[in-house]
Amino acid sequence: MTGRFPFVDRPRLWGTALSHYQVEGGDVCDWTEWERAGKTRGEPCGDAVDSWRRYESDADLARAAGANAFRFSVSWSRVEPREGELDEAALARYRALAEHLRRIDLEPCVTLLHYTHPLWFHERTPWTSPASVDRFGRFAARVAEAFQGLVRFWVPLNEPFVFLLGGFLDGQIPPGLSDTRVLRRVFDHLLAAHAAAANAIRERIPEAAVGVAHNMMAFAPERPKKFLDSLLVNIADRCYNRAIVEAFATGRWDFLIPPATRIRGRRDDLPKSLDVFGVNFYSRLHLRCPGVTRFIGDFNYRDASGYGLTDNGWEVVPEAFPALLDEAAAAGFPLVITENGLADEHDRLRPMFLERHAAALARDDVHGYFHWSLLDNYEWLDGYDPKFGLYAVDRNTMARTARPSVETFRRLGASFLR
Ligand code: IFM
Repeated sequence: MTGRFPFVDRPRLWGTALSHYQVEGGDVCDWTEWERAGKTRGEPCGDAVDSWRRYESDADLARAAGANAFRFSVSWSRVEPREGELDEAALARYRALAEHLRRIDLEPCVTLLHYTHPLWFHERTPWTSPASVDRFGRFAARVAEAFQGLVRFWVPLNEPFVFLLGGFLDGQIPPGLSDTRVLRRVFDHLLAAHAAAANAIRERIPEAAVGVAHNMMAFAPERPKKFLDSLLVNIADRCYNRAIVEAFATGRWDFLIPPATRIRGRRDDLPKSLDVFGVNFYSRLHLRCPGVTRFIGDFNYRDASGYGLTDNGWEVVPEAFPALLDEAAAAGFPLVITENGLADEHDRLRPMFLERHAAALARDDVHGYFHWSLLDNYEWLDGYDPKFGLYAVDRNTMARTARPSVETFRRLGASFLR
């Protein structure tokens, strides 16, 4: 542990999380092409919820909800629309947001890769090529220069494992490959890119704390008495949850992506490249064997806990949260919940969801919580149907309206920060 995190003057963070593409609007990147090619189910992102123009007032909403921190991401395609060419105006826009966050006393937490890429990236320096590492490091360096004196909490990669599976195995998200032969290389390059970004950030901001936002999923056997279902649960947990934990803890990884892809590698500088481990937690999958030919796609959500499913059919399962936090804690880094939330337009479940997940935070190694999300936003393949916001957004008027759970969020935050 480096001692850069938790911050001495702000030992606990209570905030909201969002990502650039999901809220800003008007960003031209690989996802825009994906939408144009008809590869998403929902409507295209379009103007999103207009946060590119409204960021400051959106941040004020987070402040009004009792947050002391604000997680957002920087769009690589805005900052470097053509390879090697910086858009200074875009960087200045993000800097203005960070200045505003400081003004209203919200600790900025900046993510650098939240799924989208500039149009040139997959063509010229894809994640299958070592050049990707250098390009990402260069992007990190430029953003760090722009945020000097303002941002000390950095998350180079959001959900690298989801990106690996969705982008290179399942082919559901850009770049849309489905090729087990490239997985090992891409995983290598993503972790190398994290380390390159950490170096670039720390060179420019010595006090920076660097994290990763790792999506962790609870797994259960669909038929608890079937040995093979339980075996599959173990394999899934090892691969989906623990591989990244172990990689950052030891600098080594060796796991199986079902049915038979072994991913093995080593990067000795990885443990030192991290100061804080971020957990994104949402739900639980029930797994059934046999018939599993691909890891993702062969699962289902069920209301086994009895709380009721979210609007997009995910199980609400707060009782699975503590065990996943234990798994994450095994890496030995301080923890932050970098995302946790649900799609719940009418706020039927959100207050209870918040209460029950907040109960799991009462442990010494958890130093922060970011709720996904501040606002209703663009939910990737599902468009605008799922409503993840503490604040509802009317996309005709772009008006923001607090849902009742803002009060729950405020009350829980006051107690967490006490
Ligand atoms: O909206 C996403 C986010 O971009 C990444 N984590 C999960 C969220 C809900 O699906």
